[in-house]
Amino acid sequence: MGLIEGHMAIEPPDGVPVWDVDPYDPVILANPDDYYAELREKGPFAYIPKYSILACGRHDETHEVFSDWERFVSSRGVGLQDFSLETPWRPPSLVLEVDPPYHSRTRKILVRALSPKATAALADKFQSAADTLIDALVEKGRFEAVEDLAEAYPISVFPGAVGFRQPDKRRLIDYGAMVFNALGPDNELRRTAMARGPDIVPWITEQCRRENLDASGFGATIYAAADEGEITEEEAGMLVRSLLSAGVDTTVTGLGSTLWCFATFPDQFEKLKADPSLLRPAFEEVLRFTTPVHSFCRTANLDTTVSGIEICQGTKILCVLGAANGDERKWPGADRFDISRRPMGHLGMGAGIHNCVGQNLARAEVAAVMKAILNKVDGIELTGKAVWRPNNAIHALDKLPIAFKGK
Ligand code: OVM
Repeated sequence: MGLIEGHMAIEPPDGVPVWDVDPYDPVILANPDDYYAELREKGPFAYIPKYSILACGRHDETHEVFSDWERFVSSRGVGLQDFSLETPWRPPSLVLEVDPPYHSRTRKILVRALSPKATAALADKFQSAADTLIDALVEKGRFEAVEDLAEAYPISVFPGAVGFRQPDKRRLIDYGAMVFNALGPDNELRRTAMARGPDIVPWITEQCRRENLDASGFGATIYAAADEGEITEEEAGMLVRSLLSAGVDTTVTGLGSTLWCFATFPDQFEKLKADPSLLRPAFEEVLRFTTPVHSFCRTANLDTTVSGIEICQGTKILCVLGAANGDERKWPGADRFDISRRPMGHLGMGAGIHNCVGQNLARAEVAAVMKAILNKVDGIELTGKAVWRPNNAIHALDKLPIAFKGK
């Protein structure tokens, strides 16, 4: 049996077009819209020979594969590597890279730690941090919004909410880059990110220990579950690791992309100013329109059929969430950013049992920043070219030069 990128090589199933493309080409990763459109055009699935995978990018099939945890498992890895055939670069996540029934146990604990009640308790802290930051940026006028806002804000509130006393901004952000790049092939992006491992991984592991977390954060709630005997001490540390893996780069990206949307489509910022109650649906539209996590894989755990296509056991399926979120069949005028759309069923926070467990928190962070902006900023202007930063699983900005016009 041949292995390609750590998974079983497959033949193209009957009726599936072969597409000679590299979805992990940095040029495509930086500006994926044409690739998304072409993938949807190919049909429900395309076979990509370079990696011997199926890719899907229409909404309905992507949703079906992504959310059916019984047929399309996560325990064999959500990147190209099949964990049943190769040992992954780090011990698998106890929530992302597992299936029920085990998943139900660990997920429940993260749901508890990140509950609406727990996040609501942070609202005042989040708001005052956002007010302070936006005041400073209005004062500055022109700034680099990736570093000065999209990275600065989550780093100012999230590690503290987990219970860290001394967050290290660079290591936290670069760990996210490792975790997400690791889901792709053994390309330059993955190798460059992984080169930071010897510095970052031991530091992350150390941060996750009980004695490095204060008594009031999400981390403490997770360790309390260990005290109750629901999980072991070691499992608690691993669940804290999940917060650090999934909670930084994702919110940095969501916030940066929110800013990018309003700077690029000023009419939509005017619409929001006129009706601030659109803030929540506006963020859903940002998620649909920009899809911070652009793709995750699943692995077929049995021979099965989707939309008449026969898929064999062991097949890796690249679920291109960014493509699915731009599907005209689901959202007429999908290439328009429209904050009054209310895009129910978008895949920007995933779907099914693995959907984003931190979504309350992500929404709270973006809402605090946008409320501060609505109070203090009259106009958001792009003062140079926005540049996207290629990553094997995240569609994030690298540079976003912005000017705020104060009120
Ligand atoms: C984790 C995790 C969860 C969600 C996303 C993610 C790949 C990681 O549990 O480590 O990024």
